[in-house]
Amino acid sequence: MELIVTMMLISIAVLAITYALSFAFSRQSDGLWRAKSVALAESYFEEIMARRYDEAAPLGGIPPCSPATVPCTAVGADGEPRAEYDDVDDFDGLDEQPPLDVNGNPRAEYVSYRVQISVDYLDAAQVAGLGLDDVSDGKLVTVTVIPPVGSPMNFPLLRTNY
Ligand SMILES: [Ca+2]
Ligand SMILES: [Ca+2]
Repeated sequence: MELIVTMMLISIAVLAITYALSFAFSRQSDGLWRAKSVALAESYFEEIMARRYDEAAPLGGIPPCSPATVPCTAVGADGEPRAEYDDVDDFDGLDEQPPLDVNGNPRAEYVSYRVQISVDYLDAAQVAGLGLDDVSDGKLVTVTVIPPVGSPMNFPLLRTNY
């Protein structure tokens, strides 16, 4: 009888340890896809920030497009394929799974991830809040990473007109 009780206690202890371990493991893998999602969003940001502010803006951004000079263009690609995106808002509507790198190749370590991007001019309230002059002064880029598990993560980025 004593032996049976002891064995039961041990099996309960083992169960508890197993549970604690699996919990720790799931927390850890949770952290892994979160970290990967952040890294993935960052690499898209790098690619986007390397592009011109607008189709109508020269490389280097001077002079900036504005209502007073050359008006900024509507959001969206300007007839270019993905590999030739040359301004920030060309990425609007992008939806990739697997995500592609800057050379257009699938990112092998992210095949089960999906990336969606939206780009829009700031609205009047955001322009006022940021102390800018015109809605063409800033674009809000939102990169959404949808990992294979867990919920989508949104990463906003403000690109100003310079
Ligand atoms: Ca373009
Ligand atoms: Ca464009």
